[in-house]
This record gives sequence, C-alpha cells and structure tokens, in this order.
Amino acid sequence: MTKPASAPLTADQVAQFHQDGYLLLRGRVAPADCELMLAVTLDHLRRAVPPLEYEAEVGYDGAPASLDAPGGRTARRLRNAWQRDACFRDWASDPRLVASLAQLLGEDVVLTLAHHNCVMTKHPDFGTATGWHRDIRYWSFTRPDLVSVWLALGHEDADNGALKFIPGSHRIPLAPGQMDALDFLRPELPENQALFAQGVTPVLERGDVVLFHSKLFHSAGRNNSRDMKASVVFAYRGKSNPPLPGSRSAAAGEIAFQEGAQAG
Ligand SMILES: O=C(O)CCC(=O)C(=O)O
Repeated sequence: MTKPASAPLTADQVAQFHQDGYLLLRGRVAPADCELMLAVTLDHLRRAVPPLEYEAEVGYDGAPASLDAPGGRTARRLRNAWQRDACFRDWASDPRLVASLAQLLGEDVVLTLAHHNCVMTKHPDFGTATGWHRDIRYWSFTRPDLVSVWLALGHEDADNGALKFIPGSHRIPLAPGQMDALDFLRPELPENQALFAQGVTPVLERGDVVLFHSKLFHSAGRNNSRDMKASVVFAYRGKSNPPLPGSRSAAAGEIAFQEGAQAG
C-alpha cells in the first residue's frame, strides 16, 4: 500500500527512533542537491563568507591555539545555513522531511534557527574530535525533546570523524557526577566507559540522513583522511515545545511549518 505523503515514515521507523534515539534514512537527498550544497559550502569556505566558527574558537583538545596559529582559520561550522543560501532552505523545509519530523514529534514542526542551523565541516589535520555529549545541553526549551537532522554531503565513517551514537541513551538516567563542567560524559569513569562500549558508528554516504533525539549521547572523532567532510545540520522542535523566554534558544528566530504546507 502506498504511504500517504503526510506519513513518509513507517510505524517501525517511528518505533525505532523512539527505541534507539536515532533513525537512519539512506539516500534521502538526491545527489544533485547534495552536490549543490557542497559547491556552496566550498565556495563559502574559500571566500570565508561569515558567520564562520573556527576550530580555534571551539577550543577542543588539539585545536589551534588561536586564529593566527597554524591551522587557526580551519572552519568548524558555516553558521546560519538557513540564511546563507536557498539550497539549505530548500532542504530544511523539504515537505517530506517536515512530515517525517511531525511523525516523530507527534505534532506540527518548528525549525529553530538558534541551534545547529549550520554546515559542519571537519578538516584533516586541524579538525578536532567531539566528546560524548547530548545536543540539549546548551538548549533551553520547555521539554528536552527536539530532533537534530544530520545530512551527509559525502562519505562519513570512523576514519574521517563520523558521528558515533549510544543507542537508547536518550532514555537513561544519569548521575550528575558522570558529566564534566561542559556536560561531556567524563571519559575516566568506568560507568561511562561501559556506555562508550555500546557506541555505534553508522557509515554514511552522500545523501544519507540521520534524525536523532536531542538527548541522545553522541561523539565524533578526528578526520584522519585527506579530504574535508561536510554535513548540513538543523534542529526542530514540536509546536507545543517553545524555547524558554529570554534564553539563547529564543533569540534567533524560528520557522514554523504546518502539516502539508510550506514554511510560514
Ligand atoms: O562532528 C563533530 O565533531 C560532532 C558535532 C556534534 O555532535 C555537535 O556539534 O553537536
């Protein structure tokens, strides 16, 4: 039976997302659309079109010490993807994507421009690893239940810094001592090491998409290949889950979608 356009995901896919905290959609975006997004990304990197975030500013282990140090201008994120180019807006507002998110969130969907809303790049040599964290750590919403959408513009695997997920970790209770001051899982604790051992790295190809819960623990390694990796990332909330007034989550605007309608 043909699935209605308003429900692109099967019941099994929805159940899998709730169980594992993430859902992989293979070949979700056409190669030509990915090529366009990659071409825009490369052009904006070459011209350093702002706003960019540099590895030196993120300051993770192994990052260049300053913008003027060797590798200091290695871009980590091209911020404001939505505002940057129509190709990113087209993807972020793709009706089938929005309908899928409505199935996962159980209501109409709103794109937050405050979080992710970027092209993440990971460069050889100066691109740094990201420790185990959940996206919700710096976000302020009524409920901690958002969905991040990660689109691979090229091949991603453990060798070039692909995402690693701990399945089901969006549902586990944690003791405050398990996290460090920046809300990363502390790597030296045996109970955390037991969690890390459950991590899985889905290998992604160009056009593959991962939808993951904002409480799901994930990490990513360095890029040991010779090629830059680029991924387009947006975050969505349900209509009934607004950002807390006065918070950073409320400060950058939003795009509301209605079932079967374009951005409004
Ligand atoms: O690509 C990475 O290093 C991980 C990015 C990530 O998980 C994040 O920024 O939330």
